[in-house]
Amino acid sequence: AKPAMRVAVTGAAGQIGYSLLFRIANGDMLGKDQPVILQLLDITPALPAVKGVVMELEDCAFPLLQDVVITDDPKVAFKDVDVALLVGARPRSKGMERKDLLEANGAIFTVQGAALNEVASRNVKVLVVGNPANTNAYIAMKSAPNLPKENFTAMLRLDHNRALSQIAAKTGKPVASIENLFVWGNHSPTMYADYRFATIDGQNVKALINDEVWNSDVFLPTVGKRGAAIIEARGLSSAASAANAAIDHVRDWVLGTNGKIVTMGVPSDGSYGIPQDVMFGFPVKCENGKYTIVQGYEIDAFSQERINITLKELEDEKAGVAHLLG
Ligand code: NAX
Repeated sequence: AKPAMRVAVTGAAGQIGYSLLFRIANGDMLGKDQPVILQLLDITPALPAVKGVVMELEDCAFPLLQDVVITDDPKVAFKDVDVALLVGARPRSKGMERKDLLEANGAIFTVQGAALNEVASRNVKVLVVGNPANTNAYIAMKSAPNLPKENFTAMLRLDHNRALSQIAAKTGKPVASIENLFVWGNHSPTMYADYRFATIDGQNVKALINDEVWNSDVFLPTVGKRGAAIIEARGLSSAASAANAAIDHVRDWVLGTNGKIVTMGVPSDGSYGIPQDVMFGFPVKCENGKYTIVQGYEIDAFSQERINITLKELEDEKAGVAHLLG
């Protein structure tokens, strides 16, 4: 049998954790032949709730789940981990300013980045889900100078999957038939889901839909505000779909995309004029445990305008946390 992989999940007592942990333990993320050890982090008052979730994990008797660690110490949680899913974050409470939110999360992600830097596997794959996901991933990356930058990513996959399902509904075609759809920028309503190059059975999606007004007035706002629509309908933010996106992101990164394009938030290498290190949603392909940004897509005026808006937001967030990074 393969040696077990160590997977850290933070915010393990939370909503997303409750959907995520069972799927990891079931082999949905790393493969049905890959044993796992879960290393669960939450804040001290949430540890009893984590213990309850772990009782349920035990009661599933998952054959792949070798061990579970429960802790409130990031250095214990991240010890030797191969994958770290940073889900826990400080939610925006009533009356909290954006600046305070960035500050509170900055404190969490500097500490967690430093702990990863100290104790994680040198090949650790880090996915930040907790919001503001891109900027939290940026903070963690900057707090881990001894780990390769490309080990740090942010979750744009939920936006990507939301875009896929909207295009499938609009065209009446199956989700699985859609290729080359991707999302640029920040995980926020400013994200730019781009279907100009998407195809369905070789046919161009843009030509198939042939409705620029639908793109700007229906599609982009629907995908961008989907999170808010779910809160409105459910009274709680997306959890199962967020967990599913996290599974998709890590599975593709570890096991490859077989030549298909997906969206990941990754530190820019300057591609498409995005400044170095900005944690930005790009079209990527994954192979042998590595992602590469797919080059060469033409950026038209409309797309450039959208990309500039989401980039500006990320640069403002980055400026807002600069003082935390020394
Ligand atoms: P919950 O509030 O249900 O759970 C969060 C958990 O994190 C709690 O158990 C809390 O105690 C824990 N936590 C807080 N500070 C921590 C710390 N310093 N270390 C470890 N754990 C800590 O939130 P949930 O619905 O699970 O959402 C988690 C995060 O995902 C939120 O920040 C949310 O905004 C974000 N999301 C990101 C998405 C994305 O696409 N990137 C989509 C879904 C989701 O909204």
